[in-house]
Amino acid sequence: MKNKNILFAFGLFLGIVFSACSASNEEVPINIPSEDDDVCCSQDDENNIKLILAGLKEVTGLSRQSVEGYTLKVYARTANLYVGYNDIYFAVEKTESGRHVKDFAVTALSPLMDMGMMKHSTPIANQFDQIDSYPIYHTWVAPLMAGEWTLPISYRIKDLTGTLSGAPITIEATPSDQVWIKSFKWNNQTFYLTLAAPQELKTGVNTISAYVSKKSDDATQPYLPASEVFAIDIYPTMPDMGNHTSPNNEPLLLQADGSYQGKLNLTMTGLWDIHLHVKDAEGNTVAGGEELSDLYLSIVI
Ligand SMILES: [Cu+2]
Repeated sequence: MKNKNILFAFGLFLGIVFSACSASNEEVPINIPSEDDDVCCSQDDENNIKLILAGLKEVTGLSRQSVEGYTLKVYARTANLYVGYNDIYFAVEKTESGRHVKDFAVTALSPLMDMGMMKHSTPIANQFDQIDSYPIYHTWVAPLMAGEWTLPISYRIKDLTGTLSGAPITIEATPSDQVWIKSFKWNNQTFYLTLAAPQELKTGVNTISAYVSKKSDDATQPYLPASEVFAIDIYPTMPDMGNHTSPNNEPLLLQADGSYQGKLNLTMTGLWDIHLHVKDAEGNTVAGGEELSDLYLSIVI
């Protein structure tokens, strides 16, 4: 009797399943999973995005901020940022599925250091470039000082706009007392020269990029790329080896994309001081000077 009931129940269950199938077959002739038009791409593209982000770390305090069912992720070379140049990458995921969201943009980055007596911002790219055709955006920020900063991020996700304040973040001192960013004054204004991607320098001739930013009149506003045009001679020396230099260096010159590019020849591993001679468009000295000028960056390779 019991078995009979179970068989009956099983038969009823099959009946429901089959009738459900046939009903849905009538309504949806081909079984395609419904596309989520929020998300960017196919599984293959998701895998490519993972490759782009592989090797990067989520930035402590900035990553995983939530906006109405979306999660903003912020990536960099390391979980904490350093004084000087840092590449930063942004992506937005649907919190539920982890799929990357297509229709989003980062619209502003507003770094601020509150030192009690004063508050100040720092040089930023002020540009958010998409990586390949994927919804991942790259920018850079160059904190001037180690310590606690806030880094509010303004966004648009579909029709949602706003600013995520994040937690205070700790900016680390540059390793080995290196100097990746240097200020100079000209015409009563303060400029900053930021060497891009200093950790990627190698022995031999490096094509280097740098940025010149101008301190904002309101120091709490981000320091944007300067509109002034400079030409910057570089003179690398090894201070621990009698300040010997290297041949075949080329000055930093302004490019169409707003960066300065030049060639830096590092003939050996070790500590290098990159002495700078900043000139205006007419070749007049703005800051630093020839050869062993007291305006220099320091890098260790
Ligand atoms: Cu400060």
